[in-house]
Amino acid sequence: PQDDVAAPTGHEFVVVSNRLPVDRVTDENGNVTWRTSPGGLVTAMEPVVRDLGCVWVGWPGSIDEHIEPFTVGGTELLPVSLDATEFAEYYEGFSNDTIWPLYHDVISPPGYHREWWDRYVSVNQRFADAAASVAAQGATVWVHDYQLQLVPGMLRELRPDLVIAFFLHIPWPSHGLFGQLPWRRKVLQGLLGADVIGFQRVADAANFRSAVRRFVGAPSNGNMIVLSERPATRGRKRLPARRVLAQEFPISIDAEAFAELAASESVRLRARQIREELGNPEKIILGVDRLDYTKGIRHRLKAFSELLRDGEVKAGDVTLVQVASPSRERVEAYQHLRDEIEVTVGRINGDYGTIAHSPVVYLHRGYPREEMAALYLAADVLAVTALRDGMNLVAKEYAACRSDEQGVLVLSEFAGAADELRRALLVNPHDIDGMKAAFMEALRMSETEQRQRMRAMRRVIFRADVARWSEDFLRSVEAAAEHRRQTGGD
Ligand code: GDG
Repeated sequence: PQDDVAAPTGHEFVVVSNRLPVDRVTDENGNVTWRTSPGGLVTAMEPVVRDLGCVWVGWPGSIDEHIEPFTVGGTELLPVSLDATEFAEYYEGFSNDTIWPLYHDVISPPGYHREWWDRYVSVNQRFADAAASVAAQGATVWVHDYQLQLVPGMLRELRPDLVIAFFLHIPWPSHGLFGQLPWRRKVLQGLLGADVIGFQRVADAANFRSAVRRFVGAPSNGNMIVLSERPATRGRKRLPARRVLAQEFPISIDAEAFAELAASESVRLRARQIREELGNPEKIILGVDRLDYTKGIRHRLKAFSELLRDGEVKAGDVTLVQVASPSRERVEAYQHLRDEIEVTVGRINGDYGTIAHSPVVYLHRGYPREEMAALYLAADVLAVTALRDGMNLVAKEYAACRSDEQGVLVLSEFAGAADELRRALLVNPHDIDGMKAAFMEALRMSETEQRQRMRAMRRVIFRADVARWSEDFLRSVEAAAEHRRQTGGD
């Protein structure tokens, strides 16, 4: 390590993500504790965290507050604080109003603002400094997602001894779209600080390598990007020639845990209750999404309302339950989307509902995991109609819960899950007629065909679960580290 960095006593394994995997809970006496948040990333990292005793660097979720490092369930957490301007410009601005729409194929126009970028750089530097301060000599640092794309490069400058890995949870766009980004080279160079860069789909990794060829001029050999030596210049030290693996590692879920939850008596009872409370419709179509313009909720509603209009489905016979969990509510595009969806739902229910039945049951809130599992069990059809989605875990969760091998998954080709779940009814959400046909096919599908399709999808998901995902990824990271040791990379 450089001598201007305090020799860290630190950890062999460091995880860095925008958000720490914990939520603060305050009890009635005002006592504050932290509870592990139930997200997929946390589950994915659990075995790693357990075996390697890691430290996790991230933002604790509050603004303008300094929180000392603390420990939850054996994991050390190192909070990185954000002030109100940083939250607005680094997080809501550059991360969620520039990178998010750009990487999801410009479904909503990205904002390009220089002050957002400046803040993205300074906050990324803070995360990199924090990670560098707790990583042991030669440690592995695993950086997650689009909010922190500059961290690998910054870490390499600070600590060339580290093994650096990065995983992108969202898509990587074609170079034509990526090329819009005024800071495209800097973002690529930031990412190329890593030894291994993981993507959801084959196409994402290929798009990334093509952007690197075009905008950085570095060739690749298969999945391996070849970087030439960077000679020392004033202020910057020499970086040796190296290789960067850019490959797909499709993320997954803890399938066994979902299956167990869905098998519990209380969840099964709740699933029956849900059907009853809806007035025992013949068929339930379910949508579960963060309220996000990438998820194709409007397109789904359009197809469903046309089926009602055409008399193909009737209120009372078929109910669409749409759970839309609140998301990024201060970002303008999300406020517009919410208004549009709520107007559309009101219109559909006004036009086609009866006193007894609303065709769309719209729920703008989050639910406990048990309720989600009960909804999955109650649903005859799960509609995933994303216009772009890195993977879409909801699709996998649905199949994992269906040990009865019933239920039909209607799945967008534009979700990463479509690469693996080939026996879903694949749809192009822009093709409303195609989507209507798929919904009708799903509603009419025989039990035998449902069973064949569901069985095939479950096989894929139970084989390639999240433990397998992190093992595969970390095996590649270890191989990269080994290669570096053998070739004498500094
Ligand atoms: C990003 C990428 C990629 C949702 N509402 C509730 C709830 N959820 C849970 C779901 C699922 C998760 O949130 C959502 O994951 P998705 O994969 O569907 O989508 P994103 O949030 O956009 O995630 C995505 C993922 O990262 C992982 O790499 O697959 O493409 O965009 O687990 O079940 N959970 C509970 N209540 C809710 O109301 N308990």
